[in-house]
Amino acid sequence: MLTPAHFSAVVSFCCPNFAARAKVAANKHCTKRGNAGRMANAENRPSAASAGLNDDIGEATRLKMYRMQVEIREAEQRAYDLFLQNLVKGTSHLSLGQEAVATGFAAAMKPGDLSFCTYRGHAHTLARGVPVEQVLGELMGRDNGLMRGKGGSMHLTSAEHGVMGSYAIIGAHLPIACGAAWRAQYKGHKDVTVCFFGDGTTNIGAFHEALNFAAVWKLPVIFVCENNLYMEYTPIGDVIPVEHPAASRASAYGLEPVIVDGQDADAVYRAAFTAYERARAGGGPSLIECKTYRYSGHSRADPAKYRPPGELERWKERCPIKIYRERLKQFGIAESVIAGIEAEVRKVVDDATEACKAAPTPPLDIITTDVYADGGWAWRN
Ligand SMILES: Cc1ncc(C[n+]2csc(CCOP(=O)(O)OP(=O)(O)O)c2C)c(N)n1
Ligand SMILES: [Mg+2]
Repeated sequence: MLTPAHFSAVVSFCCPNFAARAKVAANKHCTKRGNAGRMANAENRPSAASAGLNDDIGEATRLKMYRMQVEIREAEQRAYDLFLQNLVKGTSHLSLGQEAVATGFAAAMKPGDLSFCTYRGHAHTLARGVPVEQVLGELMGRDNGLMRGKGGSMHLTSAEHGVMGSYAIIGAHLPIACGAAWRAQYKGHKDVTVCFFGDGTTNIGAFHEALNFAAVWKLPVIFVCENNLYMEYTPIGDVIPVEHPAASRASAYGLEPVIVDGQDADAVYRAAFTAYERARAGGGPSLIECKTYRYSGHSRADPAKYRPPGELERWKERCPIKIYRERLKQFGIAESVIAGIEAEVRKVVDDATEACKAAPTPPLDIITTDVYADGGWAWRN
């Protein structure tokens, strides 16, 4: 997590019109995992230690987070290529550039934790372990897709992986996430619900209702605002009376304003870990604002010409994958290991692409399945 000084530097570099005044929550380290990682890899890390880097995460988790970010990037780039070949059906919303947010949260989650996301949900779905082939197959409307091609990009769901849906109605999923968290609290379960949404979502009533409810009931839910600076084509700064869309509103619900560098998977991981621990211990909800940026337009049809010249290029200099690649090297990970991960991921995406191209479209008789939980479509129609 960023200190206020770091945050000011990052934000003024990428987005000069943000002044960093929000209080940033203290970085609580993940002691157990950190110690294990430190002991296992101490011999590999002279450069990291001498550079004063915080070695609290551990090599296995770092390598996992790098692989995940590369997988999300490659899969989304492939989705865009397939769209250009007219093989993606319906619309799609990419989160190229935002990979570190999904990765940091998913890496800090436990099996059984639940995620709710928006129509910009490929990254969150992949980060929970859904195979690339199922995601691309779904985008292409093929029978091997996650929902057998019936949902498309905006409806990725996998209860098995804890992916509780991708919601296209702005803000609709925040109260639903409260319901999931309430279920855990009521039953005495220890799972935590995490709910991702955009900066624009903070202007809708459901955001405030959900925050209020979660805070009053001390629900085990984490609200994550991926502040990519734009709600559709509108700069968020033009339509809010406060500086930070989520963090500036946290105090209205008795919550700490937490701002994280969303380009740095380690920072996201630490903030996520702290929030999960708090929720599991009965400490109630958290609201975390991740400063990030989407490289492409809002959806596939948007060339994003409304952005000021140079903004995209400035954010690309802080590409999360570039930052993390460098980080791995500072921790003594060999170039061959890093390149090996990249080659493996590319092969996974290539194989998935071929499998999806070869897969049939779904048979017509599944059109009425999965409509009602009790299978009652026949008597309702
Ligand atoms: C209730 C509702 N109003 C309007 C829309 C149209 N809409 C789709 S995406 C979007 C912008 C959302 O921006 P943000 O929350 O910042 O998410 P991002 O797309 O940047 O990830 C809008 C207004 C909608 N889907 N639902
Ligand atoms: Mg946005």
